[in-house]
Amino acid sequence: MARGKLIVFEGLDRSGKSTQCERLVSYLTEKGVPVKHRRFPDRTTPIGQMINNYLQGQTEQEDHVIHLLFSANRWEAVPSIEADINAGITVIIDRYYYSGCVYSAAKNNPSLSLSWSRHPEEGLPRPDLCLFLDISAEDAAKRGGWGEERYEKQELQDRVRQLFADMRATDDGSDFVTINAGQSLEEVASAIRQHAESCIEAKLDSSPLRRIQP
Ligand code: FDM
Ligand code: MG
Repeated sequence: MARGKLIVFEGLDRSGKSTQCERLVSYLTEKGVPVKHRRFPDRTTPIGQMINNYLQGQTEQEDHVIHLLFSANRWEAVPSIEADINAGITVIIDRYYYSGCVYSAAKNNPSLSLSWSRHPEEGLPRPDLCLFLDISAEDAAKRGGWGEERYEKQELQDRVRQLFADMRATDDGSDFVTINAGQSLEEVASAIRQHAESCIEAKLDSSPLRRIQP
């Protein structure tokens, strides 16, 4: 049996990730492709609840500590992600390790560089496709809905966008596809479907899931 694929959505807050992720999941489900939808942070676990409290401003965490909690929240899901993929299910995730690295690095803590932030992610399953929904922080803010959680501030989001670009340039960017998220919902959805379908059809069937490399 062909393994499932690992497809990830990334982008700023209000870039449309969650909406587009849901649309892709329903589209593939209707077509009979076995898919599972996840998101990070997964706020349902005990670690996820600590993250949620931090994001909502109810608790404080040292920068490295919260970074490692976000990473641990991915690692605790790995056995389940791998089991799904090995069972032929395509796993579609709203945010993954790219968010993990860039939001932490955007804090400008001198001992928390982009390269430091990536170390705990080494060895995680590597996405077969990463769909980056690109929008400026200014345009994202115009969509409304910012201001409730800790990172939803334009200055930080500007740095996040720049760091996404830096990461794309330094990481092996071969699985990374940038989609203009300023287009209409329908145009964005159609571009996503095209990339996702060619990823799912690609003959990676005999290739095992890869790992994030040092
Ligand atoms: N975020 C998300 C991180 O800082 N690190 C991570 O590893 C992940 C997955 O959490 F501001 C940030 C990004 C965002 C916040 O995410 C909550 P959602 O997708 O808006 O719930
Ligand atoms: Mg958010």
